Amino acid sequence: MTSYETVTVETDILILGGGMAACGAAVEAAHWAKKHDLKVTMVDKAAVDRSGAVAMGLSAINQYVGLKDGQNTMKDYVDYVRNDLMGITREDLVANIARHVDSSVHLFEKWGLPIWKDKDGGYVHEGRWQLMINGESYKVIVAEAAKNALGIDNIYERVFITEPLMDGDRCVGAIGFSVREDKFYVFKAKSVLAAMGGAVHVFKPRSSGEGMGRAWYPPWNSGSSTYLTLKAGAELTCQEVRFIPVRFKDAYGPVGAWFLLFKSRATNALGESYMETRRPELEKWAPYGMVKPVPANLRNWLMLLDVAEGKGPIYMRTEEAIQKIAKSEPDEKAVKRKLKELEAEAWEDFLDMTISQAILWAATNTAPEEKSSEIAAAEPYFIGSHSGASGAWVSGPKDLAPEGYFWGYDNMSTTKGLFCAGDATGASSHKFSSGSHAEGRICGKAMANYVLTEKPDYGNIDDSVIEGLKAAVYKPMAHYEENKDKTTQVDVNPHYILPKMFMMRLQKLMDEYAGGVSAQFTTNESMLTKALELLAFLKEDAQNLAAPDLHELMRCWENVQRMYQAEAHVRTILFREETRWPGYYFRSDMPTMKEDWKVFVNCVMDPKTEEWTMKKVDIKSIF
Ligand code: SFD
Ligand code: AMP
Repeated sequence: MTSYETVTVETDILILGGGMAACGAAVEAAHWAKKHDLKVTMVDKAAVDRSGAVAMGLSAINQYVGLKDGQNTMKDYVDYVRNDLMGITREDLVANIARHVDSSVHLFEKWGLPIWKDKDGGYVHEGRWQLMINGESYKVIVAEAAKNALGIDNIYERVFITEPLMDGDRCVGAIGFSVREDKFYVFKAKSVLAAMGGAVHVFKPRSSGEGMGRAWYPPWNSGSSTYLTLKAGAELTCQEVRFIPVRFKDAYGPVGAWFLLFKSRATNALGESYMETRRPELEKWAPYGMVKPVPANLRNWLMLLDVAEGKGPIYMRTEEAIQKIAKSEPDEKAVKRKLKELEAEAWEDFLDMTISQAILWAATNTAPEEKSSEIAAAEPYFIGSHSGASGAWVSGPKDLAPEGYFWGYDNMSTTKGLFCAGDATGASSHKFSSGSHAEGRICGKAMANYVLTEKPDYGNIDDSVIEGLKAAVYKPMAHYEENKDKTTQVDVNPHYILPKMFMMRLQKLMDEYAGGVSAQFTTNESMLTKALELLAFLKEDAQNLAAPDLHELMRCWENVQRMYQAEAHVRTILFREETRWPGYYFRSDMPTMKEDWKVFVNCVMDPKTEEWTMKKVDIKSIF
């Protein structure tokens, strides 16, 4: 048997994850740490330079408020987010990010990120809140600043975090394992930040076969934030608010640049624009159906109605949009020049952010200036950003939070010492890359404040507890060794289940019973009850997960974490007795929106008994 060295690291501030929020936290925490002689440590399952959702780069910064220039106010942003989320949002959290986000964007520019400029030197906007960037190296630039701030010795890469370390009701660190070396890590900390992103591949993706790893959001974000916060006994919110983006079909290219910058239409196979022909449907979802822009889930809904009536495929009319812009040029030569420029911008949009979409265009002889491309609603994702909202229930800022929404430190969860940022925080949608970085910065400062004010210790954890956690982490390796000779085919064995098979089982049940793509995003009480029954069987079989190597061990844990995310989701859609986001999921047994459900739904899991408590929480407005 392999023996795994136990490495113990003690730190004041522990940042779990190395993505946008984590990098923001690192920069800010390092600033306060220098002043007060604190130690800050970051742990990422991957390499910070290219980890998380921004790994491939991005072509836009989707949250820039322009507060200083008077372009918009904090309230404008809050109004936008509240409407887009059908009234369900924590205004204090959204406002807190909105007032700090511009400075994150200015830092990105200072660190070297090229932001498009117009002839007067102003930022080029994609839409009201979005800026165009040359962002292939976005993550590398943001990571460099974080690495410089922390110092390379304080960063642990390729270490996968599994469980929180708890001392009573206080979070005092986390454990994890190296995915490259035989090392088990125990991080003891005075404050902990969960910033391990959202969850992908909980539902069956549209992609299959060798394309299965292709999704809009990164498949390596596997629900670690949700799992860790649940296991730390923290309250979660908006677990029903999955995000379903409309994407270019099969390669998942984002649509924002097309809708906002190029002002493209989407039409069905008959050439009809569902945003026009289906407009009366929006009245059913008033007042949110009547606002501008139409909420993302309702845009989806109108499209899905066309699809259900057999009017697909749905097309992004790229050729029409490009020709229309070019034709507004004054003469033939200018039209030609403009066409070339637009063609380059169209390709760069994907080469900066979703390279596979550019490859698919090339592979299918698609010239966007000549031919439309299909778009489709993707499978559900769990993220605290974009038009999703699932994540931890955290304290708001003292000066903005209504009564009951503040408990001492910005962004601290209901578990003492555990903070959350980015996709890990719920009910504060539309933060994207820049807002996640800003929220990380908010946490970095709040954590330093917590450590200096509360003066917590590293907690009292018995060595036997650590040994128990270590044995549990490596159990799938031992289980594989014990049973590997009981089969002639490595992936089928009555004594164990490999992580890929386990994931497919999870995805199939979520897809069919919890409203995935195959179920046309529709579910009901009986279906959800069945999903819970099947999830319970899956949880039993999780004991038999097996891993032949460290990489597969990571896959095992990723899927255990996805399973908990799935359960939080199913329980919450079951609890909410209405349909509020019809283009995300539709409760066929409760097909309308109800005034008495204009509330948050929060849940908490008892880490010992794994029993769940669900509750309604009032929405308190600040504007
Ligand atoms: O157009 C563990 N996003 C976009 N944001 C924008 O501002 N503009 C865009 O153009 C955006 N678009 C977009 C976006 C994302 C993707 C994938 C595409 C296109 C194709 C959204 C942002 O990227 C997103 O909001 C932020 O990145 C969220 O930040 P954060 O920090 O919450 O998550 P992360 O960056 O994914 O980082 C997660 C980190 O956790 C690590 N990790 N580490 C240790 N142990 C574990 N168990 C871990 N599990 C995960 C990860 O490695 C990573 O470092 S558009 O489509 O909207
Ligand atoms: P996407 O590429 O879909 O991730 O969108 C990028 C940004 O544009 C996000 O801020 C979206 O909310 C916004 N967006 C995308 N499509 C539309 C649309 N049709 N109307 C308004 N905003 C949109």
